[in-house]
Amino acid sequence: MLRWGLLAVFAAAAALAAPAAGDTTLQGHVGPGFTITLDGTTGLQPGTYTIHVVDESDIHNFHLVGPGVDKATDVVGTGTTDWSVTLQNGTYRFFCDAHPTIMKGSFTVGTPTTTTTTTTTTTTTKKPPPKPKPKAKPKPKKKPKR
Ligand SMILES: [Cu+2]
Repeated sequence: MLRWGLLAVFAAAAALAAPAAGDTTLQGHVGPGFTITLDGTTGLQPGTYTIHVVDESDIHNFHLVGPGVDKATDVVGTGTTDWSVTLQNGTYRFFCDAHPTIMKGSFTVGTPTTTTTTTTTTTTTKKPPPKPKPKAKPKPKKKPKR
């Protein structure tokens, strides 16, 4: 009897540890306040994902823009929406169309392209101090010949 109990515990643990089958769902959320979030965007690789958007406000919406994707919920409308999107390498932004400057976020899919920064070092050689001008010697006045 104890044996079966242990098996059940192991089975449950395995089920919890196993990643969800099929595509991954990202959780988008906007409202009711001035907040917009998208969970599950860490370390995303290109592929097909479901974006589950919960829009809790009739003055905000959820707008996702990026390579190959431009999807938005209605600003006035509320409710939940599921989008099936194919994410590619690049940066995606999500924001509220009514308040794009204060309600926004972004995430990166795939390996970010490394930017090579070339640093040019300019060596400035110090100019030698200017030589002091030789003092003009007063020419001895020639005595006028008589
Ligand atoms: Cu808004």
